[in-house]
Amino acid sequence: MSDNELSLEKILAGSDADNNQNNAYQAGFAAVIGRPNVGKSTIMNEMLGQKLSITSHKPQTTRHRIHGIYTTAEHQIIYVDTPGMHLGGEKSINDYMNRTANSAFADVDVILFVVEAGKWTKEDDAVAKKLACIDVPVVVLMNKIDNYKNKEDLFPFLQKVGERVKMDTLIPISAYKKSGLDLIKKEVLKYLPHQDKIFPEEYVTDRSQRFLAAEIIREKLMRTLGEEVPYGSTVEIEQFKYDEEEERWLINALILVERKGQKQIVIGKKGELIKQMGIQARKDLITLLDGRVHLELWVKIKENWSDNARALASLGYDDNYSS
Ligand SMILES: Nc1nc2c(ncn2[C@@H]2O[C@H](COP(=O)(O)OP(=O)(O)O)[C@@H](O)[C@H]2O)c(=O)[nH]1
Ligand SMILES: [Mg+2]
Repeated sequence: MSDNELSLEKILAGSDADNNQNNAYQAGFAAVIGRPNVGKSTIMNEMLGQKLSITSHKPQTTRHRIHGIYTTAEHQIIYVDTPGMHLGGEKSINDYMNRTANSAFADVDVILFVVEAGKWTKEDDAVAKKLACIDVPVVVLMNKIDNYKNKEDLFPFLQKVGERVKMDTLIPISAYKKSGLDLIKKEVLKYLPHQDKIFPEEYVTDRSQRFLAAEIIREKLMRTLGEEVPYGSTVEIEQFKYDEEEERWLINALILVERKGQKQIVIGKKGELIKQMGIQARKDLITLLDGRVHLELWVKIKENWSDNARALASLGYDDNYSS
């Protein structure tokens, strides 16, 4: 064997080892799952130290899967926020949301199953049942413990969760109070493979600014409107560009609703509601885009968008999204 061949072998062996256990860097995926409204998106935002995923007190605020990427010199954790898995709802949009949530189970390194302290429902049972059939480590995050002054009151609930969920660990947390968050990170790192970065370090999400802008506006709808309208509405960005001369972003967005009555509700008396939503959305857009923003909002009726597969796909409710 010549010296040349020997050195080549050595180099190959060396590089192999670098890619595996000897690689000090860790990178991988942590899916955040659970029923609607337990605090999944709030937790992901807190873990990232940045608001990426929209939140509200209404169930089913999150409709799309979104990656939040947290990169340091030692590791890259990719959190996958998902729509809440829910029972019932016959429409195409419900089907899309459940499909999206289910698809997050595949190809992740660890699952963060979020439950709400003291409140176990049938929908939690449905999630637990799915987890029992898969082979990915499960960390239960018992969120909203700030609702309990006396932690001992949670013992019966803890017992119930222990009986029903096949899990590796349980961490009591409060996303509001930012308590327990360090423990989540520590636990996730136990399961992330030793490998190089998956996304370039400057990436904070897999979604475009245009997509995030539409989500910000949708959040204002979820937060401002009453019970019914938000579920029948969505947001379509018509124009999204930076005007070099005026040095500001020009954004035109359509708020789509399904019925005439809903249009009037979104607009509000003398246009007051849509104006308020515009002011709030603009504030968040300025933070997102780090520049001046001119925002125009319009309301349009598009019947049955939420129960029409083709309409959904054209609005970005697409399993193979590109935005
Ligand atoms: N009390 C309390 N409320 C929380 C906490 N985390 C989230 N929430 C609230 O729970 C609601 C649902 O949160 P969200 O993140 O949208 O839930 P998701 O549907 O699971 O993504 C919102 O009103 C949040 O402000 C927490 O730690 N404590
Ligand atoms: Mg959410």
